[in-house]
Amino acid sequence: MNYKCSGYETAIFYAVLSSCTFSIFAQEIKDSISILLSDSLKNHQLDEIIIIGNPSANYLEESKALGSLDSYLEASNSVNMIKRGAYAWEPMLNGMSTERSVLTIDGMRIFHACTDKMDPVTSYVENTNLSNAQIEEGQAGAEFGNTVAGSINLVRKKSGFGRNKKLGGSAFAGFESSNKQQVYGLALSHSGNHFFADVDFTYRDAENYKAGYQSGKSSEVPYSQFTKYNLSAISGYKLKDHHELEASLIFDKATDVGYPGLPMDVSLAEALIFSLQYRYRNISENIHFWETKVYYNTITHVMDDSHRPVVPIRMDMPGWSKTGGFYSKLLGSFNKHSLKATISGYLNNSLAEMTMYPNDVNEKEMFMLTWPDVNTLYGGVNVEDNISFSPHLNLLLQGGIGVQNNEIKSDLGLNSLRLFYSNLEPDKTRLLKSLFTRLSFHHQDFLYQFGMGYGDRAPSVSEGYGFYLLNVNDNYDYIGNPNLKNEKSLNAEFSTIYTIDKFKSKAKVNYFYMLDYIIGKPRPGIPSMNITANGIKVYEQLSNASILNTSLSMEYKPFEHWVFFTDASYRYGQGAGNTILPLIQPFSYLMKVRYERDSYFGEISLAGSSKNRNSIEFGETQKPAYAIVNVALSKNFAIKNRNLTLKAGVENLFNKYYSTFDDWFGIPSMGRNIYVNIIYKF
Ligand SMILES: [Cu+2]
Repeated sequence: MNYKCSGYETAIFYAVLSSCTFSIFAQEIKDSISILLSDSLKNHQLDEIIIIGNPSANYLEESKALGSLDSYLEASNSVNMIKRGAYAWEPMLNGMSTERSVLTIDGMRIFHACTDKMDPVTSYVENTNLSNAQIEEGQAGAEFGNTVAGSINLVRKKSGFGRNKKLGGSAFAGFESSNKQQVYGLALSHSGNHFFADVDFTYRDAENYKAGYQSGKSSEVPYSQFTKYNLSAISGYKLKDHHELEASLIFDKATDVGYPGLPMDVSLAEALIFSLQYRYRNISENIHFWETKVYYNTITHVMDDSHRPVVPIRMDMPGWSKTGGFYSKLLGSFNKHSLKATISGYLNNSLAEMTMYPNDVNEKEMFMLTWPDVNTLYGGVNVEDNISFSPHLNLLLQGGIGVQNNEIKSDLGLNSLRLFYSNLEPDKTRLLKSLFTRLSFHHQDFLYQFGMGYGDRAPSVSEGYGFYLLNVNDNYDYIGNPNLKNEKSLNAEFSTIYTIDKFKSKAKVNYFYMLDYIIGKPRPGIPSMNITANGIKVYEQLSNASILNTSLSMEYKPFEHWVFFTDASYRYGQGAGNTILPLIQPFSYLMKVRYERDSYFGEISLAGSSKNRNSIEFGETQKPAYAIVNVALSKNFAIKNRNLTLKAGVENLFNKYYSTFDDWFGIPSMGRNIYVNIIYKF
């Protein structure tokens, strides 16, 4: 997918222009927006737009280069992160949680193994091995599967084939004060005519973090520690001209991960992800690119409450997810048309167990399947035609269709669910649709984009087949509903980009109107499994629900070396029957000033949020407004041909105590945090 954003096929593949949005707006102001706004409008070449970021070294541009990928993603005004602790935040795109979006790494589908979503796909990529994150909104994100909110594709860094044989790399180390986090890593790369390889290893170890200053002290947030190892490797081999083979591997292992927002912790979260890819370039005058990938991944998640001193009942809750899949895509152009066609498919198996050990040794332990060994088989096709009427007017048409089959493989699981659905069949097939169109139009210093889409999605394994899944936020046990219809979504978006010499801005509005919106509702009269839960909720469908997302970003360079940046966004979510949708971001803002010279920069920022419109039905409390101040410094030292980068900063400078709308179960955010990053490139 790298071609999308890396310029070399830019001119040809205008097709992907409009789908390649300015993903991480805040952090790519330097790269994407300046290219986007200045070059594109100056040259009146819309196709310049697709260049995003500098694939070789973008993390060095960030104020905290060795921060987590989570905080990198959170800087995008399309994304919020649900925080159950300091580790593995769950990305929400356009105000919707993960089951409504397609999350991929280099186009690979990977599904979490945790029934509580403690292991999102995004936790398997490190900032240091990420090239860019491609965020596509609404039905524009349906290339690798059906979606409502859109898609996030994490593209890993790779050297690619080079003319000169070159061996390079970097060694890095970091420290953060609040949780005494230590980060160490090494990256090596080799780039030659016929062969390239990139290997990257990162180790992180953190203790409990401290919240801000409250009633005379900064208290520790218990169970927020973690240890993580991440190994990522990609290597390519050129069979002959235009024919390339590529193999890749990710091994990610987290141990002793605490989740203060949940009653359980994780002793092991492990992912093994591999893929093999074949690419054929410049096939003919009209066919430019054919890429086929096969992949397999296996995710293990071991969750228990053995570290919690007092619990009403001891529980073990392991889960497993295995996915094998493929995609094959073709890119071409014909006159005004730039075309892309992708076929993709996968088979996922999700299994999760719960064993309860009563405190009274005379009582029998209880065992159940919380995910009843469910197979999900998906196959789909998605096609795109980007029609360039003139350098100033462009129309994207995109459509897809998919077939999904779910099958409950376990008799125990099937019989358990039959307590609720007596006629339940183990097998269910659904047809999924997606349609999208976007018009892009240049006029003087403005670029306008208007898009519309319609699509649907199948329920997730939890929504369809979950069995007594505790949600601590509202304190209900959730039961899946295999009879759910597809959730449908109508989406409209409008954005405008304006640029003059020293000033750039982007305003964006998108609106989702969903039918048969899937959400849990209380079912009185059935006891919960978790002794302390309020009762059970069963997944049902609201006749409709809507979410509005708005954002405005501006960058101003009044004089040399100075950059002023502001970003503000707001969402609103409402369902039928007076249902206030949970986890909807209130008005939030970021203001930043950066002073930058060749080898160093310093910046100060103010980030804050108004109080949220909390959903009492889903156990949310209202979080007061807050604002925090961050400062960052960065300096580059050139040592012969080598390069040493030193970064230091303070987050939450005034040690403010606060909790955000997406801090799960009301856990407080991190207090003052001083960090130092050292990166040596050789
Ligand atoms: Cu878990």
